Amino acid sequence: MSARKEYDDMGYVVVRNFLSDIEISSISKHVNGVFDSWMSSNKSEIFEHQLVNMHSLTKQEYFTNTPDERVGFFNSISPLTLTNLIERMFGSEIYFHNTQLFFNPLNKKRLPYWHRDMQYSPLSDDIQKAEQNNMVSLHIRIPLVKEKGVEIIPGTHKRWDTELERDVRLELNGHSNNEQLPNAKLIELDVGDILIFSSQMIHRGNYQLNDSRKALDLCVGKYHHLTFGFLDKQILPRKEEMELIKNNQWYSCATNYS
Ligand SMILES: O=C(O)CCC(=O)C(=O)O
Repeated sequence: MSARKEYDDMGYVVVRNFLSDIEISSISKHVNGVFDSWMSSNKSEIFEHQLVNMHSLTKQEYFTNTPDERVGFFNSISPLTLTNLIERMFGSEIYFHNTQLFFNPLNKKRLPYWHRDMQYSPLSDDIQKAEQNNMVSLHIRIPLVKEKGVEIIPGTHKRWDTELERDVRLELNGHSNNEQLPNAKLIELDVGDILIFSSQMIHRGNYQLNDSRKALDLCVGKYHHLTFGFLDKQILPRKEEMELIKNNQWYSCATNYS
């Protein structure tokens, strides 16, 4: 089955052994530089707010002492093999929206929670439901440590919730967003594998089965008038950096729409 057909049917695709050891070690080096210093400077907030991810790793403020590393980071997360795969699946107008790095919460009170990403945006559930089939909003997960780290409900990228899913996801009628849901699939990834999934399908992390996690998600998508405004321009390369990035199509696409 083609990757596109698999995505259309299920809302996700796993591509095994996609990235080489050299590519992974380059991504890890850049991620660690940013993440380790963010983690050590913000430990108490991360604990207190029960955070499970860091976002916007490419933001300029993380590179004030190492400006040259920023272009290296952009290069490492946009290898031609990856942009070509995404182009074959979704067409050429894919733009770079952000990055998120998922880890196990420091605060063990935090339990995995079922959600669709945009439920935390100001867009109402009704609008999200109406626009579901007009939005392409993807996560490309690059695990830097192997994990059984994310659970998804196949098919929920193209249908809205059952009554139970809605009650659980939005914690209605006495339900909690941590409850088991039927038809969930836990995805196991090795370092080198990638997982492409719809950010609007119902999904949650898994913290229990992994001693530690470090999963970099590249958030990319197609322009949509309701979501493009959420792009923070500070995460994009500056003009002079753009020229130094070998394969800048995702970034220049984001800049062109801005
Ligand atoms: O991997 C996780 O911990 C959760 C993933 C998630 O919520 C997301 O990718 O939006």
